[in-house]
Amino acid sequence: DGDDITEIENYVKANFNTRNQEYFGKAKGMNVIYVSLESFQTFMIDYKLNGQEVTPFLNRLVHDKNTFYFDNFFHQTGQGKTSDAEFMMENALFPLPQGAVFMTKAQNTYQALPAILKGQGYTSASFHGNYKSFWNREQMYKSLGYENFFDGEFYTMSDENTINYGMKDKPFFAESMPLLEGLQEPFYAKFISLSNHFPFPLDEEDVTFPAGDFGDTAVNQYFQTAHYMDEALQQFFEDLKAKGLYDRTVIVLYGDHYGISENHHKAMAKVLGTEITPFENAQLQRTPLYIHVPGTEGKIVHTYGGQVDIRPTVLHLLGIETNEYITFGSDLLAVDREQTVPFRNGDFVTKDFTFIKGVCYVNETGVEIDNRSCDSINEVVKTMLDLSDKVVYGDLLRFYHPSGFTPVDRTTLDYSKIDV
Ligand code: GP9
Ligand code: MN
Repeated sequence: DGDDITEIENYVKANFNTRNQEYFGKAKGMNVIYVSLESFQTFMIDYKLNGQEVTPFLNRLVHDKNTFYFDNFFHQTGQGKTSDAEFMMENALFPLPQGAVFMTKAQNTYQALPAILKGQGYTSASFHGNYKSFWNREQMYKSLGYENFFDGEFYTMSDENTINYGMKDKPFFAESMPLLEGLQEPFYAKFISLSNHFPFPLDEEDVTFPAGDFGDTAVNQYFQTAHYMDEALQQFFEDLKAKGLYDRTVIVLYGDHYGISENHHKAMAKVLGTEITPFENAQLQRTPLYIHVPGTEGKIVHTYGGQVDIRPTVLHLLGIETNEYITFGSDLLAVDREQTVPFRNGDFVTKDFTFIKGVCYVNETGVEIDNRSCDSINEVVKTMLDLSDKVVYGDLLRFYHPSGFTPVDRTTLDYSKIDV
């Protein structure tokens, strides 16, 4: 009830209330684009297959002068996969320990990014080349406050344009451009890519990169679909430049979750030239995060963080205060932040330690040490996950009223395509 949310409010304000004043408001009033990079893991950055870079565009972007790149960034998804990542980005809450929050808690009250930005004059839209019932997005997006949802109905879902889960990334981004241009600025737009999805199939005409040779079809093909996605993104960036949007848009690219599961460790050992121990597997949960901010000098940031930390980071760049909102994460550009990254199963990584299935490892060496080194952080992680779960299971944001925030009215939102 109301008492519980007050306790939680006090906890998050005491623990996550930090920022970097130097960057606060640097992107004030700019458009915001998020791109979900399907199944894209950090080990792919700068990886060379037979001497050839797999993702040359994304490799270069790491060093772009207006881009912050985070090399110790981790996904924190559970069974809800892509949708769990979306949930964290927009709510700064953890997804659920079981099932997908998009499926089971879509009718909750949220104070999510699209609704927060609406209060600052932003239009919001999600773009995805699959149909709106997938992951129950149609219902959940209404609760998150999305004004537009361009799903498969808005795309040419022909045989040539689709494979696996839906639109191929190249036609997806190409067909998205006119829809994006039709939005009133400033906009908040989210693009959910699909081509780099397990088991990573490509039509022959889309193959522009050799397959790997690691004795595992999915792993071998992962290089090809990642390369295809890289080319699609490059085209998307060029289109944004051509339309004049690039210089007034913050672009956030993030890997949604791992692509190569533990079932493929034999091949992954060959890919990386090292045995995939539980410690290594935890390190492999890194996914890339890029934040491009026009006019601001970027850098490679080594802070340890996860998807739950993105919302305060982006809001602060936009010059929007986050104290008012229940936020289980902290600004990745702040220098005094706690660098604790809970995984959804209660394991965690910090800048010093990795804690997996009850075993504590030192990051620097990967060697096990006395569990007591991880004990106090373990308690913090349990508390974070537990309090966040209380918010979601108890629908506690019903009782919370951030000042200046207009609650979402689901009944005003409708995503059906109206043919004219
Ligand atoms: C489908 C897309 C892929 O709409 O989000 O889902 P995933 O299996 O990665 O969660
Ligand atoms: Mn996904």
